[in-house]
Amino acid sequence: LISRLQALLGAPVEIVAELGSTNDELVRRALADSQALALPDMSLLVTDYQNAGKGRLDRTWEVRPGEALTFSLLLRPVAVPPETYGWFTMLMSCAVTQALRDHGLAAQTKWPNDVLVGTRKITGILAALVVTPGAAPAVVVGTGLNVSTTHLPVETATSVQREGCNLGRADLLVDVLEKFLPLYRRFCADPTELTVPDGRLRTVVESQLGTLGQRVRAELPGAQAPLTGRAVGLDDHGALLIRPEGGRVRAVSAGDVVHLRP
Ligand code: BT5
Repeated sequence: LISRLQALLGAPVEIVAELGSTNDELVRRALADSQALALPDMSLLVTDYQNAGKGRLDRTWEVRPGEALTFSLLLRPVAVPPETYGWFTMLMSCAVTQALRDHGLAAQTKWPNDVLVGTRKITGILAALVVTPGAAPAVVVGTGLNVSTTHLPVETATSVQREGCNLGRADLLVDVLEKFLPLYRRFCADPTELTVPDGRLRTVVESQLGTLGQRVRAELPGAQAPLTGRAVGLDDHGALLIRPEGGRVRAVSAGDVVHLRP
């Protein structure tokens, strides 16, 4: 598996039996490798068991040993403007969604970092910025995909097996990376494919995004009241555009979004 992944990514791949968090570990290693000597673009860290997984806002990401696909990719996107790095989370959500759809699962992306099957969460994605003095910034994109989860940590979760698909973690990993690579390469070759409204990659991302068109409630960090309205699009940085009833469209760049029933 490792040589197959290395050939696919053209970068080092490491699979470890157990660790705290693949994101934390890869960020730590990237900080120690500011010249990108050991860890070039697309370096991959995978673990069988992540015992202290992180979600956003200090939340935890929980899985049992051997039951989930857990990996982080180190991206060094030199040609991409840092203010558009938010798109990497969406590109990974898109890749996971495409891979799951290829296996017959009715997956959709939920803005900004989840993949759902129906209304249940099958994947969470978390990106971290790595800034080292004198070097170009890097991004770590971590993905947790519930695979054979017999014990689901929350009632709202699901797994590949629970959805009736018996694919193993190794095959899923290759599938997801094969979907991610062309998306990533297109973005790096021409960031405007995402950063202009009719960019071709933007159209692909939007077509997988189940949040669009829905009535949503957004809990915004630091705001007193949630924002309720219809999700009408994405802006050039990947923020969600929400139109409150009778109000002006607002761009939401961070926060939790709930899809409301019609
Ligand atoms: C996320 O946060 O969904 C981001 C999860 C990222 C996990 C990957 S695994 C590799 C890399 N290394 C890490 O340490 N993290 C990344 P958020 O949107 O904040 O959602 C977190 C919430 O999802 C929790 O508060 C739970 O309610 C729920 N949750 C926890 N574990 C889950 C699971 N296995 N499946 C579905 N939902 C889960």
